[in-house]
Amino acid sequence: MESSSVFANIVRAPEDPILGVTVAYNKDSSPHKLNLGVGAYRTEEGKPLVLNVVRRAEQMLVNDSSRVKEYLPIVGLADFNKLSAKLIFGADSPAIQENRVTTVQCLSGTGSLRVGAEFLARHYHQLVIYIPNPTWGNHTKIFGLAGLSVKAYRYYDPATRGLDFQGLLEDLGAAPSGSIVLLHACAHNPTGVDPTIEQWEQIRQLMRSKGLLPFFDSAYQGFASGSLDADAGSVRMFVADGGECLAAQSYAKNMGLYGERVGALSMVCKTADVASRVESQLKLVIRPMYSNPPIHGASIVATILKDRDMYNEWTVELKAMADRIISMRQKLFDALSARGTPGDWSHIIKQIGMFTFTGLNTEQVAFMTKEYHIYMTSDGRISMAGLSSRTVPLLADAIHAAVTRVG
Ligand code: PGU
Repeated sequence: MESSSVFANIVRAPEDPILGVTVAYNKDSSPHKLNLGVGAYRTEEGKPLVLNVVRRAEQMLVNDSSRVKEYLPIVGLADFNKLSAKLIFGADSPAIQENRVTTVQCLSGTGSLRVGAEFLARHYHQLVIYIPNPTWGNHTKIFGLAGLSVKAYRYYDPATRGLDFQGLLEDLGAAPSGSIVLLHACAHNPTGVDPTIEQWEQIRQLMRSKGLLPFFDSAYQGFASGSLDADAGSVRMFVADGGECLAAQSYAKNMGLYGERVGALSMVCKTADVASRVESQLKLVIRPMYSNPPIHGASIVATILKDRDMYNEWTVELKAMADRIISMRQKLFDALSARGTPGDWSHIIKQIGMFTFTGLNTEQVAFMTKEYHIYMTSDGRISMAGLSSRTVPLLADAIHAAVTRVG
């Protein structure tokens, strides 16, 4: 009898706004169904992709009989941590040379954000974090559940489908001194709108003058422009001024290691001594949460990053993914132009990264799912990486119908 369960009063929770889209997609029996919800790369054939260089690294790991499955240290694989810091901050970063950076291996981008958030909630004096409006939906929950008070700063202007730069400066300018500010390092999710280099410089000056603490979320390094260095430009600008910051890195997208859960949290500090004390406290955050991170994915990343040949092969494969996404933008834009779909769709080719923030409303999205079996998040975000030449016409038909038939 249900009423005898000690859990009888449990209320059913709603599906996750992003991962729940895949749950709904999996239940749909239509042969034409299309999943543009989750940000996961697909090939022209619509298949998930394991990079060649990743397969090669895995083979090497399997063939190396000296490798064992012992626990990693609490902070993870040392090589992985060093190489991850170099990847985001640059090989010649003074902060790394001066040992002012501590890097800990975490469970992909999400886990890195959460460990950073838990550390800040325990040890930082200002418990307010500003996140952009809109942002990746999980940010609110990650920081809120860690015990930080979450506030929003203006970021996107629906009228221009661009950056609300004035609003951003006003909101950060009015933030209490010392507040933490979450910044998307590149390829802002969900809007695809990034500040220009000049705007980043102004943001940096404002934040440093007010003592705001930058927390970078870098989930798409290499995916925005195809260049790992260019996509880390914002982060490097903040590190170059000698100030402190946090950075959460994910290898889910740029190495296609989604389910391996590989990422890193770096904290750039003023001195080597502070960095080492910070690391000692990060260990106390991690130990009771999951003790230490998994070994396989981090070994793949370290194998690739430490070998010049493999690193180069990776950059070529990464660029190919970025280029395919960019070509899908052009194809979708052309297909809508050809149909004479009402409205200005130039934002599709202007936006950067994995997603297009279409401007379609919740009703139009629901219509496209019901009538065309196209799945996307209800805020009108589509994952361009899920599109292919074959499916662009279908999506363009669906958008055209939604815009002309649903208000
Ligand atoms: N930060 C941002 C800005 C992200 O977009 C994502 C993933 C993450 C962090 C976390 O990625 P990890 O897999 O933990 O490394 N966002 C994707 C994937 C699905 C999801 O919501 O986790 C998305 O579709 O928005």
